[in-house]
Amino acid sequence: MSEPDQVDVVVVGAGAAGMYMVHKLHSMGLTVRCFEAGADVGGTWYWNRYPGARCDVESIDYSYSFDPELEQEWDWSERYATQPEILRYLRHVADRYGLRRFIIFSTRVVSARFDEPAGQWRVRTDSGETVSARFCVFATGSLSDVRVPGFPGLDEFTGSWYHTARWPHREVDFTGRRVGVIGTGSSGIQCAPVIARQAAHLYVFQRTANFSIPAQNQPHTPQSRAAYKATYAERRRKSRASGGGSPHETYPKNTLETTPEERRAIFERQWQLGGVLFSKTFPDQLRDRAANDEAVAFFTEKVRAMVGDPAIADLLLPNDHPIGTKRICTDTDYYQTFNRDNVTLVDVRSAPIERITRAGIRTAAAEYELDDIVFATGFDAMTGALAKIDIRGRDGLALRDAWSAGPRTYLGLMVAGFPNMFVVTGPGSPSVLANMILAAEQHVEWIAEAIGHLDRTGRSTIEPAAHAQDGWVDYCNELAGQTLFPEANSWYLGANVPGKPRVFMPFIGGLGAYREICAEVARDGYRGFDLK
Ligand code: N01
Repeated sequence: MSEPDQVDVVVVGAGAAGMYMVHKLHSMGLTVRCFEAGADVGGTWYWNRYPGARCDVESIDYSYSFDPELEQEWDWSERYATQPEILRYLRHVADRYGLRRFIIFSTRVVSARFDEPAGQWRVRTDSGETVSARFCVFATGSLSDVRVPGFPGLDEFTGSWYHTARWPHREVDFTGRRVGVIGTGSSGIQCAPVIARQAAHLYVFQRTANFSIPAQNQPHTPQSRAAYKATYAERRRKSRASGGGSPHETYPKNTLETTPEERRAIFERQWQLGGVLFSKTFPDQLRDRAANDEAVAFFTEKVRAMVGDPAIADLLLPNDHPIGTKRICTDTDYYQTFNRDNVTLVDVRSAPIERITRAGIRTAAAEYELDDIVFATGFDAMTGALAKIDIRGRDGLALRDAWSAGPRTYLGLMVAGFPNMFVVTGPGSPSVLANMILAAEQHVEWIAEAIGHLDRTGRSTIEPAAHAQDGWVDYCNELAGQTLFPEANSWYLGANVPGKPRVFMPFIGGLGAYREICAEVARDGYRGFDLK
């Protein structure tokens, strides 16, 4: 049966955001077509199959909240779910709500052009299919466009190589092999301990040390499950109103208003809570350098206690950015891994990687013979996936050109010059600074409501006014400038991609505040948008 080439909405991407968008639009009686590059749903959790991959947000929070029945029927097995469990969950959601019939898998959107006279988006895929839609929603993910640095010689390497976010759909057995992991961000820090337990020898190539906090992961028990299920509604309410989309709160005093004993006890309590939550121990930690230094001092002591060789501990301690201004990594046994005889930390800051050879990796100081190389080298974050698609708005304006000096949006939801085009959890929204599932749900609901509003009021287009977009961009920059975040060379700023404009991309004012702004804009008749 051939599919109709005209729908109300095209959704690009069937990760957690795109799936809910499809569900929502279909429940409103709209026709929808979703294109997904992967062979199944899941987005991030479809692609990132590397050993040790887990979410750094607790599973009971990193899950859909739109249906209380779904919350009650799904049993999470661990505090921090593994990639296979999250993918199982997302597949369950796809089946439960009958979403697959709307999704064309293994298909990439290559272009999306707004046909102004017709008021239609013309969307083309790599299979040659074209479809027209009144609205186009990009749910292409913030961390989906992978980066493999252009080291010379990779094509000569006689071993196998992998990128963490393009991991094969089979088990990769490192038993007896010499493995190099390049990169010590969240992905490298999660996979290194697991690979080290298998490999004959693991070399971790570190250019920049990162802050990583043990997850303190635990299995859920029937009791813990019953407890969270009994209080889910309240937990979600708190999460939605919070800065980061989870129900945890910072200590009610600023760091330096506490006594040294009190401060230590609070840091210890937060350390035991585990992972990224450490960046929110005290309210001033990401704004005040002296407060941040206290958190760094506590962290330093912990790392020194975990790593046997003080010289290796020195190398593993970050010295170029305040704690939390790059996403804190969440690990299991990362630092202890460097106490193993079969693990070597290679400092490629002092002696950079020069090339990949037939036999391994050559740095400015030595050559390392390897059977496998794992690139844990990250992503062109937040804008990379959109930049790969030829997106054109009014007068043929390319999104790439509109964003050549950095992404510009109104509310992170729409772009001036691109009518009826929405972006889910893109730049200018809390996105990667919040629990992505709750952030995506809010976007999806706002977009669905906006489309419903247009249809109810007999209008056909919505587009941000240029002045509203300018105001939002200025506001986002102003908020970021009040924090320590701009001090780090992070992917939040595009600093990991050579030549990318240095702009702090997510909205840093917190999910709760952002939700209120979006709701108020809609209540005010979509203030700042032109509706026609
Ligand atoms: O990527 P990254 P990631 N030579 O960009 C190094 C989320 N996530 O995939 O810092 C040598 O953080 C680079 O070094 P440097 C999470 O939000 C979450 O690890 O540029 N090294 C860095 O060490 C996270 O923040 C989870 O000097 C090179 C590493 O590669 C985001 O995804 C798990 C290099 C890249 O680190 C991205 O994490 C995984 C070169 N030429 C990911 N180029 C969880 O939920 C790059 N590097 C737990």
